[in-house]
Amino acid sequence: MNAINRWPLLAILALLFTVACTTNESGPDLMIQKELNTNWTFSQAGENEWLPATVPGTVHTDLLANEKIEDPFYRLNELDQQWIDKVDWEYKSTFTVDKTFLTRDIVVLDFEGLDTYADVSVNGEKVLSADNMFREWQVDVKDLLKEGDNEIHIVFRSPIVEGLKKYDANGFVYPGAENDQAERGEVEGNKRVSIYTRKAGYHYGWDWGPRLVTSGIWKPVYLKAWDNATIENLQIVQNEVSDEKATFTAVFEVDAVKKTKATIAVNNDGQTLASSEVSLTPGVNKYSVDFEIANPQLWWTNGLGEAHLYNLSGVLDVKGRTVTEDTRIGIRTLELVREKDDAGTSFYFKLNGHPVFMKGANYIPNDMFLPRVTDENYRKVVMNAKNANNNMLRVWGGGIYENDIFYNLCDENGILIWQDFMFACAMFPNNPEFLDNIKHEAIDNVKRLRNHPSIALWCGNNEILTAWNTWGWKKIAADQGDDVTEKVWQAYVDIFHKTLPDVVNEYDPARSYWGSSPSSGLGVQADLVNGDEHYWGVWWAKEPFSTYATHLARFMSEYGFQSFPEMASVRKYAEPEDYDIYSEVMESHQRSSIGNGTIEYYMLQEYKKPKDFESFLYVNHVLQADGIKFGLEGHRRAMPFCMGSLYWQINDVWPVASWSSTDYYQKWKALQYYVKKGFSQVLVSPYEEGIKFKVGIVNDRLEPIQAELRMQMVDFDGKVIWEEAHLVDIPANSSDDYFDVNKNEWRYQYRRNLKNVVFTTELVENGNVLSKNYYYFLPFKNLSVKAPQVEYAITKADNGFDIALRTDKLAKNLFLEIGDEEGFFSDNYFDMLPNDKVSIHLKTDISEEKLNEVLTIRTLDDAF
Ligand code: BMA
Repeated sequence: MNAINRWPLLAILALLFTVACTTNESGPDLMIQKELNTNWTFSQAGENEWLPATVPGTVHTDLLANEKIEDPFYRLNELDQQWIDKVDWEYKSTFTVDKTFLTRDIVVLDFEGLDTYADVSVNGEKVLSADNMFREWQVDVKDLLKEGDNEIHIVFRSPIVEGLKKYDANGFVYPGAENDQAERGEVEGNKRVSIYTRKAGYHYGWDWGPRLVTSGIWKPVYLKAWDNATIENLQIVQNEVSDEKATFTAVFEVDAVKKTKATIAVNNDGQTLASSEVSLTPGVNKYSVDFEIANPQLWWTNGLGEAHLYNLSGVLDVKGRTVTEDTRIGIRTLELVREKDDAGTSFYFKLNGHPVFMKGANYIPNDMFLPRVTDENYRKVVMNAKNANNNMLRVWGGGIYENDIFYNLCDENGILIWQDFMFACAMFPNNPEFLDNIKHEAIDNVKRLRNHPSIALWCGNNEILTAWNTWGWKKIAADQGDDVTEKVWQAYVDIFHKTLPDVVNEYDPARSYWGSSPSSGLGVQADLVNGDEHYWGVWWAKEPFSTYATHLARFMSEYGFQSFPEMASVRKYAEPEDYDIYSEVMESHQRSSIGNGTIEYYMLQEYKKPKDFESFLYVNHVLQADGIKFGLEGHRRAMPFCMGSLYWQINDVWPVASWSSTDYYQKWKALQYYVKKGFSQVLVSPYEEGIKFKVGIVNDRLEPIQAELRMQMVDFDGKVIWEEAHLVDIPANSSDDYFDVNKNEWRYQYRRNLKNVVFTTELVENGNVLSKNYYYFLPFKNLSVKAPQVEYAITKADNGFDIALRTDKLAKNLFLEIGDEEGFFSDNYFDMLPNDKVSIHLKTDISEEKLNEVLTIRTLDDAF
């Protein structure tokens, strides 16, 4: 009252009048918004050939929709489309604005994402020059808008031309960025310009991706208008958690236009948990309100319990008009534990007080063209992880900070996220504008994502520290002058030891920041006893698959082996004349410099040469799965020394030979089925170690188990030649051996049978098989596997069919296929013995008649 008393009467009357008018015309909501996703057209800059465009979208997908280019993924089409990134592109749209928007105090254009160098004009006035695809851009346009039609116009400057300017001005070449396929892109002087632009690294090419450097409005655009004030951000900070209650602080960041009294409140499903009166002043205001939730239900990762979520909303009320910000939280404690122990320093996640072994995969974007990834694609990839018993995915630093829906799905399904900042395999510059740009990108994304219970860790980059120390990059720097090494390293320190951790400290202090994956501490080169490890000795150094079980670190955050997509997927991008892995088309869909040769090398250790292309693809799938199995099981058996196993990689950006376990069309390769088994909550795992043959059991449950361990030596005709079974008590959250014999004695005893026997083991709890595993003592090429007679019977079942299978002899890696029809088999690529009764569910919409026509069954003996 005192403040108002000092105001001249006229001003008070004027103010009252405005408030009344605004209130009348604008309704009870403080904020109104509309998405600007219609009427867009685009043209190559200067060409004036305007064609319909989709927003959100990209230039490439718009050209495709207008039949100006052909499918970039088909055969070699990518190569003809490299001109697209060298020219500028324009987008424009007309949108209508009515009075309700214009009478608001503030009217902004909100771009959730612009890829990347975008000059935006509204009604002929330039309002924004954006230069970072990872940032959200908001611009005030109130004074430029008029009632009725308004024009928005965006010029996307070529990321290559912009990159070249910066590259040429720099004076030296930053080492790295070997994945930037500048040569394929016919970039002037083959200059790798990608590091100068804050844009997804993989767009410039990777060893599993094409080079298609996009531009476009890749996320939604909104027109937003508000009066008085709005909630800029709502952060929920968890304070204490006990069985009785969990306490929180809700931090409201409120953007106010004028001085006013307001109320902030936190609601849970319509019930107010706490509220507070606040006095807003023009600008950004920070206010907190404490609240608690009684008898909290905790959030657990997949396998350990329900991923329980609470719906919360923050409400800002200014004189009866409100704006609401919805969020969801999971109540959990999560800690990255780094403690000195006998071996070195631990590296594990403690969830709600329990150490939890992280089982999962590395995750890359789901397409080259991000806006066409549907909600259903996101749902599928997260469900693929969940259904394969993953509890963690690593969002890798050469892609994007994922869309909200991805983290929502991970929250709902108990999948933790190791979140890299978007830096991979290159040294980056550190001029002040660039650092400032990175800082804002980090703030935008940390603030956007920090309420998600799924976020476990912020990691500075992918492999840059390792590359700097061990990939010859120091020499590349030093060869350009003494001071270059220092400058390049200083840039690393500025970004990864200062800018990024400072943002995490300020905006999300409860979460850990890890400088680089892999490493053993901030700036400390990875070793096997103190941190995380990317193990590529299998693959690059041709070490045997069994090394996965012996090359152990505290946390295995990458390891992998390639396979091509299955035949049905290959048919989508190649023609019969291309069906040879050394054909131009297949080689173009294989981006690893050593890919084909390495697959063949490992294949011939285990198998003879497959008889044809299709058999090669099938054997390749089995090879990849059998190889990675050593890692899945070996890492878990090594707990608690090793507390994480994230294979490389769960998905693909296009149809390609890659390390993925599901292909671009989200089809499960053999590996995905093996991951499901290898990561099951309880695992029985036969293995050889030194002179021993052993059976280990890993129990990820937080309770002990009593179960029966059954073991047999069975010949390929199904005759049991040895068996043993005993009850075992397995402690909670443990790994141990429950059987061992001298391997050599055992091999000697069964020397006449080794070609013809398999060791089978299963762990049975109350009649339920918890885990089942097979072990062969010789490579497949030395086994005498004969062609089995596999019989099947189909019965109609929910959402498809059940297929009951029987075999008269060992059916090795039995593979069910339905040609080009859509369907999902509950299991595939598995081994079957004559005594096994197996029933597989096929989820599909096809008729029984069709199924009988297209169903084929292969076994491995037939591949050679
Ligand atoms: C790891 C990843 C990626 C790469 C993969 C396969 O190093 O971080 O950069 O695609 O290996 O080579």
